[in-house]
Amino acid sequence: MHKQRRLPGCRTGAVWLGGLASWLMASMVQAGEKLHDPARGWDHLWNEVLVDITVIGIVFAIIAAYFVIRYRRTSPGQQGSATGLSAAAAVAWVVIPGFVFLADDLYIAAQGWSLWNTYRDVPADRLEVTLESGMYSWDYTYANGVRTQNELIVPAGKPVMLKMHSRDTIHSHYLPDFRVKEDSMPGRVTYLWFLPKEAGKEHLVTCTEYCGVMHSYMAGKVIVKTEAEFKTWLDQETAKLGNKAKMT
Ligand SMILES: [Cu+2]
Repeated sequence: MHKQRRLPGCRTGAVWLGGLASWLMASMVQAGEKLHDPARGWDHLWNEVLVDITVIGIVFAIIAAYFVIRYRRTSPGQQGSATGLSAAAAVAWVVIPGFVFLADDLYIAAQGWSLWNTYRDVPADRLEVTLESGMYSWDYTYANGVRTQNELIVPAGKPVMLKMHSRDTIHSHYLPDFRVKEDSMPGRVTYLWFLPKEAGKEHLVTCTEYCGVMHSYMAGKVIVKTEAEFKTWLDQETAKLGNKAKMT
């Protein structure tokens, strides 16, 4: 009887442990996949934070509710008769919840650290574009001198790195869909990169540093084209540049 009652518990424990192990492995596989798409990595990390605080919150709420009900006063003037905790129990009450919180915090912090490291390692096969921000526009310059304003045109499937500076005050180039944001400022070059994946899509660019009265109008877009479309567009713009150079 006693044995029969213990077995299902062991099996449940094994299932939990197995589930935990496979979740950890899945997290590690995903950590590897973050290499080429930081946006997925940030989303994954954020979801994990939400799941963790929800689970921990629910567990602690249930325990707290149980204590409130179990140890409630049942008659007016009732006095408790709590016996003191043993030293071992007191230590366990501090160490176990502390360990649960810290283990999770450290695990998430470690993932954030590795994700940030990965993000700082910009893929070598990137497209580099220079960005000059100013009140109130985003001015992009491609390697061959082609310029666009408030429209960053990029090919799908290629990492894009912006080298940013500002001609006046501090702006912040924010690409919500790609989960990246970085200040641009005078006298200093800052960087940002992202991976546009789907051709035919447009993504918002917005300023997230109050830079003057027209700050809220300082919006642009990332326009993602197929590689062939992008090449055609860039060739056309390059030809226009050549014509302009000939005319002057
Ligand atoms: Cu701005």
